[in-house]
Amino acid sequence: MDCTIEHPVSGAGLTTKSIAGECIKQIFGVRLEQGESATLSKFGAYFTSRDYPQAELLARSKAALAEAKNLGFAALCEQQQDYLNGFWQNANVEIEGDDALCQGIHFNQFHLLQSMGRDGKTNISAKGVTGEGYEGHYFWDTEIYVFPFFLATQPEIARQLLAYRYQGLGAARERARQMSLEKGALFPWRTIAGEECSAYFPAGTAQYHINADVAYSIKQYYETTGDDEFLVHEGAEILMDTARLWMGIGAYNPQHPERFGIYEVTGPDEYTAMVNNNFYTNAMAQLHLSFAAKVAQQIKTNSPADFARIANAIELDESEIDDWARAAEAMYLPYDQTLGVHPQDDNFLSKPVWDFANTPPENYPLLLNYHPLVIYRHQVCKQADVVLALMLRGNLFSVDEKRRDFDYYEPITTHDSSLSACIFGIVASEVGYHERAYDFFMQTARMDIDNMHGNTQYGVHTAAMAGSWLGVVYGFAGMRVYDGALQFAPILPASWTRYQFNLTVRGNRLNVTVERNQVIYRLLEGNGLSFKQGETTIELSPQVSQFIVQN
Ligand code: IFM
Repeated sequence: MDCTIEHPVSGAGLTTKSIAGECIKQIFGVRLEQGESATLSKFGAYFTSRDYPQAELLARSKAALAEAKNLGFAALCEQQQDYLNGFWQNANVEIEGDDALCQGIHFNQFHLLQSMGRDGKTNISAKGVTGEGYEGHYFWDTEIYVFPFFLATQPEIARQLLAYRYQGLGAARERARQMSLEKGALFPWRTIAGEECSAYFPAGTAQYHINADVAYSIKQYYETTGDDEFLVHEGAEILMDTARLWMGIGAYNPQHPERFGIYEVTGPDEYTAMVNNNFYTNAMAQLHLSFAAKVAQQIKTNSPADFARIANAIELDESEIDDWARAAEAMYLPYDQTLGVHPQDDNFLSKPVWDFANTPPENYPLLLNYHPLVIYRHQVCKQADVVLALMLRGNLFSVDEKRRDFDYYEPITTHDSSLSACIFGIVASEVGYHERAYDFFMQTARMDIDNMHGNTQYGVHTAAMAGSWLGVVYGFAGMRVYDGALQFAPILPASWTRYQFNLTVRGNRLNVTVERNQVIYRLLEGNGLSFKQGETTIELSPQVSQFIVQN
């Protein structure tokens, strides 16, 4: 990488000193009388060998720096202002009745924007651009937490996140071969350039659900944008090659041949490792397999030449498509009849429950105070697992089922991961636990601005930051998109008087405003769209651009 920096300084008696040691420092001094001021501007240009030949980097960064200085700080600032105005126009969430909360959410949204790779070669690291925690690695945090925010507010950035996965397919194929899979692709659990960087397999590499998480985001993207071009040229190939993983690590159970199971994986909950039939993994893999089969058939029928190109690229045997569809149909989703809950995996319910009563508060987070083996032996969850599946695959389960699962998992979940509270809050809203929903939401909304976990110095928590947006839009406003159908179920938290946000869906810009007695849907731009609130169908068009639902 080459980086060129300059600091024009105004002010009398300027002195500068450069120090190069462990880090490079430049010290500026000016002599000012009382009432006088000095201005220091910082211009910087970066170029990397991922984009240009090494030999060109310095010349390119010098030229970019000269151009920036030529434009001047005020003009650059204006450009940035215009860019940010566009961002806030789409992304702004307003909450009336709690300014501090609004500030927390805006802080989070700004961090998401500034941390996000937009070139299809970079992504968003778990700690954004603010700290060295997790070594700058990208995780599933992107697809399951951050992606929905960009999809709903800046779909072009969401598209670039998928381009990032597409350019990582080669490395994912190599990884699959390393893991003894003859076919298909396995995305890395944590990475920057595409290789698996996890040094700990039980709660790292074994989280194969990453493949289904990527597939889920492709499905959401396609259904929300209708971007056929993406599906045919990148999405389908990712979907199909990564779906093969499930056929490689899954199988029909010899004792229950009608059940397709997935073996020896770790689900999102990192306090339970290496299990058979993790509920989340199976539920997400089911969606992945059925969508891959559907897309394959769709392209085969509508665009045979594209199908032939993809099939050739991944050496597809057409019988695989039926295999995916059958495995999805037969996917085993564990359910315990006696308790009426979904076990997190085949053995989860048979383990002793963690002794919470005798665990002192200073022993949390558990991972810093107990050996993983001690934790793995118990029913104790670090983060949402079954509960996350209830949100993402919510149309498979009744509200009563969700409530029973929530009641079971909530007391045994420590939320030691910052990815947890927002999801519990969203599902709490859905099952009618409004006060608890609000408490969970409050644990997320100002997490970093108030350093609530005491570790913001290692970097912000980008998944939780996105989780605060999810908490408003998916939680209180109850938004879901199931198989392309958009729906809302808004509630207004007791201490707020009103909240509103904008969304972009299939080229339409929609404003949703939730008040005490009514919800107002406004079409701000676009040809129109149709969606539901409960049983009410709402159809907006340029002619009928507003619809009010009385609560
Ligand atoms: O991806 C997460 C994981 O779910 C919990 N531990 C931290 C990772 C990075 O945020």
